[in-house]
Amino acid sequence: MSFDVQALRAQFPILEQTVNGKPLVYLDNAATTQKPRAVIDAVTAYYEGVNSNVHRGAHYLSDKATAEFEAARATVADFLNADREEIIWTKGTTEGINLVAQSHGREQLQPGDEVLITALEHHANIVPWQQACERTGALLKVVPLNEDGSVDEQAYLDLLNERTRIVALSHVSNSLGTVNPLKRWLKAARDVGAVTLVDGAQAVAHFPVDVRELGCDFYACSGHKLFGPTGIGALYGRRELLDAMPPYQTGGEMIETVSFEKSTWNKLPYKFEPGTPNIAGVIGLGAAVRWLGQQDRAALSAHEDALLASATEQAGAFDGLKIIGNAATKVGVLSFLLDGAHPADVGTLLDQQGVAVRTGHHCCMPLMDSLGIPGTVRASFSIYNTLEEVDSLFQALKKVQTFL
Ligand code: 7TS
Repeated sequence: MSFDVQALRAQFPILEQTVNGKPLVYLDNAATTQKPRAVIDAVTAYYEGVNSNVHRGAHYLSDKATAEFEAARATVADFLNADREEIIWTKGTTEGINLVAQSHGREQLQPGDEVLITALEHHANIVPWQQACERTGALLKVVPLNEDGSVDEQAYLDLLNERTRIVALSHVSNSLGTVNPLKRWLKAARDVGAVTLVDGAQAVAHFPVDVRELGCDFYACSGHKLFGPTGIGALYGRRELLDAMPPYQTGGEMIETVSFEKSTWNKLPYKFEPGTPNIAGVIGLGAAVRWLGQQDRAALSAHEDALLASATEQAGAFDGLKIIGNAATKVGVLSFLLDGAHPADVGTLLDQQGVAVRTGHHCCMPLMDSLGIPGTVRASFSIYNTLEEVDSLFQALKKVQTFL
């Protein structure tokens, strides 16, 4: 059976609208994905019929909310091939990385230790490490890029050494779409005894992720880039490491006992979940992951590859357009510049034609510096985009060129 993109689109109510009198062409999926009816309904059903605080156990609704909340944790654990105690709810990728940088990083790093990242990273996978290094006297080392926007693998291997305590790598670049061959890089990091974190924000919506297969210690992702709600994310952490780490934030729920002299901590995963969590968000994320699990993921991937291939081909043939990032393995992103045009102006003129893209540095200022550009225009694709929408992008870009 062939993949029916129109049937899939019909599950995303937001896509039906017009913007500036034109059908919406939503190509800003790396910023956030749209939500299927199944997720919207799950969040509504929670607020309409279940809303209550979790883990209080005092009454019917609280028990029901707790059961749904923990069922979502089991769903996300299965999705990543982790144990449920190893899944910590966060606000998103940013909070997941901060949790590890502050709790594990600040606790473990010593003066002269090294933290290794790449020049591709989003600010969320730079600044928390920079701060951890500043506090501890550790050094932040950065793997440079090849010209095509891939990470220089030899430089990565050369930079790894016995002082490397933490390696933090993006799975997929949000600015360029580069997919990093993490399995062998993580093995090399383990071989020097480093703890590894993967920023999976841009990966989980595009292909299945198995944290055990990958061999990472931590994996951070965001619900909103995975067809789920904003304000909720998951951090996978290997149990031995999470057990050894001090709490990131403290308060109710994360404690076992409290006295004015001393407190002791709850078991995993609750040690890292102080306060009332984003219950509706968790339930929405569980619904998103279940929904995705019901799709034919190989067909979704093939469709996304076809979108990117068409975009890359049309971009290559487009006079005055330069693609930024030509790595051999990419998903979901076409970044580019138009000769003589500021990316922000291109974005505004595309928006006037109903085409939503993102422009600027995409929270990767050091990456833009290393490429010697101030920013790009970024079209990012998802499963519900169509080949006709890719054509619309280039028709709209033709008009942009005549306006400028
Ligand atoms: N890491 C990567 C690779 C990202 O792409 C993003 C968000 C984050 C971390 C942070 O995720 P958050 O959910 O905690 O905000 N990236 C983008 C983007 O490319 N455009 O808007 C947000």
